[in-house]
Amino acid sequence: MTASLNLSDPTVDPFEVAAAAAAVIAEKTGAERHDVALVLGSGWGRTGDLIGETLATVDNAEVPGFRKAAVEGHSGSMRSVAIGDTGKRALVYGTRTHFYEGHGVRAVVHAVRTARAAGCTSIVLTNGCGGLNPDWGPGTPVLIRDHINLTATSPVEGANFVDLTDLYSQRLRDLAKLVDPGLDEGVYVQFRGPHYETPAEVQMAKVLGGDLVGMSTTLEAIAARQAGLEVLGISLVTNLAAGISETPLSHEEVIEAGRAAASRCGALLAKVVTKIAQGH
Ligand code: 8IG
Repeated sequence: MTASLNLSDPTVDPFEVAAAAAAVIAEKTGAERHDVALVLGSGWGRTGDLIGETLATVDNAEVPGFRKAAVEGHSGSMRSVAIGDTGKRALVYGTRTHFYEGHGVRAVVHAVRTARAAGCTSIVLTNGCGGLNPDWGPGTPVLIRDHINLTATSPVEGANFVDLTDLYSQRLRDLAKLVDPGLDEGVYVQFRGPHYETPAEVQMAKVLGGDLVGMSTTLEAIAARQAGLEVLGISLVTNLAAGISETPLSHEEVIEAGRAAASRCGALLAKVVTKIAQGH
């Protein structure tokens, strides 16, 4: 074990912290390895429940490098969940660390690196976001086809030129569409936040080719690709982006849309995770 497991210490190797975190998770869950990781974003709170039985719950505060939840509607714990009767396990993160919290990009992607260190070979990144397509009412899940990272940073350190072609796995998107053929796809644009966009910024995102605006996911997806994880991204449109709708945005609206969409999204997620576990 290294002397320090503090991610904000630049002399500490973040992959060593991830390995230490994975060891603690293995010990506390009794599962030597996990197979599929899942990050539950805004509005996805309770959607992990349909995947299968929760076999263990671990408080984030007990795991090296993890932080407590900073956002209302997120849970500050992770769970080891049996994926139906496949014999595989999901590592379900009830919350994420956002870039806007100011703890650095290492903290943002720590859960992803830990998932890989815990044995996972694929990860499902979910989020709540604003939608640019007026056909996507609040509560519509959309597959992320690609992203535009406007955070001006990267989780990759040093001269590692990670290829991001097909970052959001075509195979996993196809699999999700087998589960729900009505799913649309879109390009997710990550702003730093935590303020929502101005209407002009939403129009900029549209001109750039964006369909969804949010404050998470892209840095995690990049770290996942670097770690060798296959990535599926699913956004829940909880609100029309600023200026697309006439009404102002509120976090309450976001939480309410999540509640309303919980059953459709929960069923979708459970089926997708099961298919991934079955290797389809
Ligand atoms: I939930 O409209 C949610 N998260 N940037 N814009 C951005 N993030 C969001 C939004 C939104 N809705």
